[in-house]
Amino acid sequence: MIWDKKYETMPRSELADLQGQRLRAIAEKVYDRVPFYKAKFDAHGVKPSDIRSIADIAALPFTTKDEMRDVYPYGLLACPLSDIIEIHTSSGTTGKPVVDAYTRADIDLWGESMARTLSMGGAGKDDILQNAYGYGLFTGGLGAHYGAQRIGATCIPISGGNTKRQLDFLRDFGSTALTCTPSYSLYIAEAGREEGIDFEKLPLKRGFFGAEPWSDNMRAEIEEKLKIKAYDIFGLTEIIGPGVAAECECQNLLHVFEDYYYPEIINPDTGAVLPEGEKGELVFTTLTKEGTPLIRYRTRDITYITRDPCPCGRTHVKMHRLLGRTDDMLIIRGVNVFPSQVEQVLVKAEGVEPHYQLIVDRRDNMDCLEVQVEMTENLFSDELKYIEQKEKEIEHQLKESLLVHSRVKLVEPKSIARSEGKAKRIVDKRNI
Ligand code: DLL
Repeated sequence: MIWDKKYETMPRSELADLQGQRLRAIAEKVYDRVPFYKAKFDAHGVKPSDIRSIADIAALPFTTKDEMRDVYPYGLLACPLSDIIEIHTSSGTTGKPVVDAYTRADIDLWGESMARTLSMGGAGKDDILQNAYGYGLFTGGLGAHYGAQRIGATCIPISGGNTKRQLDFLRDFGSTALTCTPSYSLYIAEAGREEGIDFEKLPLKRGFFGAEPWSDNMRAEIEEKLKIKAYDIFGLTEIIGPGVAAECECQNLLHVFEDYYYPEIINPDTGAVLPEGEKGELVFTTLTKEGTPLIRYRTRDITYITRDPCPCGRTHVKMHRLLGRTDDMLIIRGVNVFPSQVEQVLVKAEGVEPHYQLIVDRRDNMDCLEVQVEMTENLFSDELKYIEQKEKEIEHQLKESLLVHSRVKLVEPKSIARSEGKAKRIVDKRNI
């Protein structure tokens, strides 16, 4: 079902006019109200009045994650703080997180975006939606929640984890839709099989999975094991959370809600806008957001876009599922992790050298992270008991910083291969 027929199927020329008007309005707003943007526009020699159509977007400067962190926490607000009703922040960077601050209208926008997303996979008023995305600062939980309420579904805010209870609820409440990370859906499937649950007999029909990379192979596995249709949904905290792009019933590429979030693909080295079909870095401009609007935000996600017509009738541009990142960000059980975060903890820890490697694997459909770190000669000559205690200590410190559990293994001095160029910090054994 198409949730918002007028906008989702708008003829492309009309859509471009609307985008042009919205871009001009948002450029004026940030120029007038956000000193950060005024300075950037001025330094770039561009004025909001230069924007006459959506094509003029290329004249505007980019915004990066580092710049956002520099003006933490409120430097990007385009409205009085008293108009903000909710705040989320992204995890996964060293130092300060980036902030998304929502006005009432932004929360409505988010609800609409997620209503479109859920409707694309056929969810509606009669659905019982078991929302197993984490609630809290992470945008998955509340984003899916607002969307479920907007379409009038019955939302069960079970949040992530406690798999036994997830299975009980699937059975007892007759959930028809599931929202969680794709890897967690497989974990639930496996745990259910071990408990002897026959998913064929459960009313579960559809799932909306995102927040981490997955593949068509994984989709086939999820659909087969849970006996459902599985849809890819995409988004990021900085832009709004989930609800930026999603697969329609064709399950082939994700429609970007481009009347709200305008996508471009650029060459990450030169910043040049790339033509349709070419792979590059995904950039978004929020065309209607009030609290923290963003101009040409560089996501560091790699994909391509196409405007080929879609059989579903929606006219919005489509993006391929993500093809990678321009940086070294890992997503472990839905949580964004940078090797630099690990390093920051290790340099402060006693008894270890800054020679380390992150080994990422997927066992029983769960990501696991092992951090191998070299011990100092001193620690190496110590008792085993003491070394084990040190491992636990660092594990604890890493959990505080990464928000995800890792196993720390202290290894012999000089046992991690040295490199003459860039150190190889990540060994990703996951076969997604
Ligand atoms: O992951 C928002 C979200 C929640 C999306 C629930 C979908 C479902 P962040 O924590 O800010 O926000 O992480 C954003 O996660 O830049 C991508 O690299 C990655 N990502 C998000 N969705 C997908 C997806 C949420 N469907 C970062 N496939 C993004 C692959 C995804 N990667």
